[in-house]
Amino acid sequence: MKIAVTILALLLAGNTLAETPEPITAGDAFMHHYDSDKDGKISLEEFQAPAARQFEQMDADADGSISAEEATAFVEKLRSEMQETGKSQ
Ligand SMILES: [Ca+2]
Repeated sequence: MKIAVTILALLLAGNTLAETPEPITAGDAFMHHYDSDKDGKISLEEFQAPAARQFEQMDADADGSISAEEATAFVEKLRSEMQETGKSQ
């Protein structure tokens, strides 16, 4: 879910930031987010790294797989954090 949200945010940022004096494209936003070695290209490994980090966060018992219970707990945690963020703004 976070990956989908990130990609959507990048696409929306491309449109929003296009109105600034120096337009930032969706491609620029992708590079900023994914190109960790700053070589101007996104490798499969770089593209998958955020998903791997999310997998590790979701795999609470570190058994190498995500159960429905772990997925539910992760989504509930995100939902709670989003609600807390909304309250603080
Ligand atoms: Ca790269």
